Parts: sequence; C-alpha cells; structure tokens
Amino acid sequence: MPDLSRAQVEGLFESRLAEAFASLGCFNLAVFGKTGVGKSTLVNAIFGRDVARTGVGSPVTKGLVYYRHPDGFLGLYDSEGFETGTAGDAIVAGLRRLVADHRAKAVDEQIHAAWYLVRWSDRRFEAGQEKFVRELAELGLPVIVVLTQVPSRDGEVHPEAREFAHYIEGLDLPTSPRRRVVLTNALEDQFSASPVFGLQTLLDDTYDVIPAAAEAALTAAQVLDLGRKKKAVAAIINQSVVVAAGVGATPIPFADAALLVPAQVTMIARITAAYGLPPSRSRALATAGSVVLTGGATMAGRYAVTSLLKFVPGGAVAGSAISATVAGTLTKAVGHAWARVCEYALGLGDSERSAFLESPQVTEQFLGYLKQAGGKF
Ligand SMILES: Nc1nc2c(ncn2[C@@H]2O[C@H](COP(=O)(O)OP(=O)(O)O)[C@@H](O)[C@H]2O)c(=O)[nH]1
Ligand SMILES: [Mg+2]
Repeated sequence: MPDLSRAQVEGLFESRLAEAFASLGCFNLAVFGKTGVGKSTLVNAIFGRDVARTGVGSPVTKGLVYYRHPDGFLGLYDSEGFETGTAGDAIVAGLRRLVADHRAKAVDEQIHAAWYLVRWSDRRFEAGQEKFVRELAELGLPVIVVLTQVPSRDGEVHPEAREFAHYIEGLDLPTSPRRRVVLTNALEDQFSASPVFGLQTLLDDTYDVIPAAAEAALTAAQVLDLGRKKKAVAAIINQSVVVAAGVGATPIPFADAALLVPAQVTMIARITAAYGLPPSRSRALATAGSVVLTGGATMAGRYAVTSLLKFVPGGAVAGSAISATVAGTLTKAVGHAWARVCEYALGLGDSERSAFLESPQVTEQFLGYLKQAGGKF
C-alpha cells in the first residue's frame, strides 16, 4: 500500500466523522409543562445546551415546536406551556398525526420519550393535566412525570414534595417506568442552599424507556453521565483492536504500517461522535488526528504508527514486521489517547472548547497521551 498523504488521511477522517455522527442517529425528546415549570432549565442541565435557543425550530402543531440541535443527535419537542383545555387538545391532536406519521419512518425521526413537568410548589395536579398525560401515554409515548424545583436540605427532600409525588403516583397514571414520579432540582438555589439532585435518576429512567436504537444518540447528547460515554467508547476501542489485530494477522512489514491507519481513523471518528463533541469542528479534528497518524508533527513523511512502535512492548523488537498483537496494542494506545483528548475537551466550557478543538494543542496532547498510553500496555 502506498503511503497515504496527510491530505488523504484528512479527507478520510472527515468522511469517517460524518459517517460516525450519522450512525449515532438522533434522540428525540418531548418536554411538556406549564410556562415557568423549568423545562428549559432541566433540558439545559442534562444536555448542557439550550436546545430551544440554539436549535432550528419548526412548528409541528399549535403550541408545539420541534428544535433540532445543530449537532444533529438531539431533537426537542418543546410545548409552549398551554397544555390543558382546548390548547392541550390541539397539541394531542397534532401529536396523534405526528406519531401515526412517524410509525412509517426511521427510528431517529420518532419521539423516544416524553417528560411531563410539574412544579412541586404548585401542589396541584389538575384534571386537565391528568387527562393530557393519559392521552400522551395512549399515543404510545413513554411519559415520565417529573416534579421540578424541589427543595432539599442535607439529603432530605421537602416532605410535602414527597407527599405530592405519592399523590400523583397514586393516580395510577400509565407513566414510565414503573409509574414512578421523579423529583428534581435542576438549578442550585443560592438563597435556600437547595442543591441540584434527581437528574441522574431522570436520565436513567429515560434510558429505561427508549428504544435501543436511540441510546447511542442519548449517550452522545447528555452531559451528565460521563460513565455512559466511557462505556460506549471502551466498546468502540475493543472492536477496533479486533479489527487491527485482523489486519496484523498476516504480519505487516514495518514499511506498511499505514495499513493500520484507516482502522484507526475510523476508531477516532467513532470515539469523537460517541462523546458528542461538535461535528462542526470536524475539519479541525481531522487535521489534528491526521497530523499524528501520519507523523506530520514528529517527522516528515513517515507514519507515526511506525515510530510509535518503540513505545509498545514487543514493538521495538518486532524487527521487520508488525504482528497481530502489536497492531492491537498500538490501536488500543491510539484509542485511549484520543479518548483522553475528548474528555479534556468535554470538561471545558463551550467557548474554551471551540478554541481548543481548533488549536494545535489537540495534536500535542494526543501525541503526549499516546506516548504515555503506549508505555502502559
Ligand atoms: N431553583 C430552581 N429554579 C429553577 C429550576 N428550574 C427553573 N427554575 C427557574 O424558574 C424560571 C423558569 O424556568 P424555565 O426553565 O425558563 O421554565 P420553562 O418556561 O418551563 O422553560 C427560571 O427563572 C429558572 O431559573 C430549578 O430546578 N431550580
Ligand atoms: Mg422554556
């Protein structure tokens, strides 16, 4: 195989990133509740983005707008808060058409879960609200009832909020999962020192009710549970190690280390997508990844995978050929190093992250982590 130029690797990288993001699909959530209950705040706390503000909105029916986040893997149906009475009937009628329509469509166009928010301090769950929730469930939407803005102190939830939740649970609504009402506070209240809580429970319950096909997109979109992202990434790295070992099953001459590059490019693209880093930075990431994989940062024209072999046990003594084991170990090191770069980027604020992803720092970090990772296996 002839050497791949940096431009070729970059091109490959961009197309694999696009494929990786496309195969995540889209997680679609519908959020209902009166104006001011905290719909936007809750969405922001779990997805780290104000989807309704940054997304492109299109009215679905009266009182309901669909926002697709520009990143593509998150869609939000936001109600305008008049969900009872005739306005509620209009939303349900619109949703009925939508759900019927969606049945014939791909999974990533369907609504995967609905959150119905009630502010605990309203202490009222009206007949109209109950009817609306039942109708949502009848449409086949898994509905999770959420109490919002619940105060707590020293891990003790306000007893009246708990009572209110029990009252709603006692109505035996066909809600998911197991009819449980989730108590939350999505924003720390400085005055009463009420901490944020309940978000992980809401996220876990949401995973419980959505189709398996929507899980990867939810994992990418949410910013609350890094553990789920790590698990998805570990699976991607393991699959890639198997692919690379297959490539190396026929020992690869040293000079042909480039044979491993396509599998590694695919892996890095899939890792980036799984973490939910913005696809809009794909060109910058492609440049960073290809600089390292083609050795552009360290030496001209020779593959970094070749030079990095010296960091892999057995790599330096491999002599003239790369074995399946060495190919696998090297791929694992590349995967772990890129995962660390992604996690670093995730830990930054939005504007810092954009700047980081466009900077040569990505390449430097990747290379640094790669050397460390190589030494570990
Ligand atoms: N302390 C606290 N305030 C909240 C919470 N959720 C919303 N708020 C506040 O309630 C107001 C309305 O929230 P918003 O999310 O815009 O409600 P929406 O109309 O349902 O989207 C805002 O001033 C929020 O800061 C919460 O969980 N805790
Ligand atoms: Mg709002």
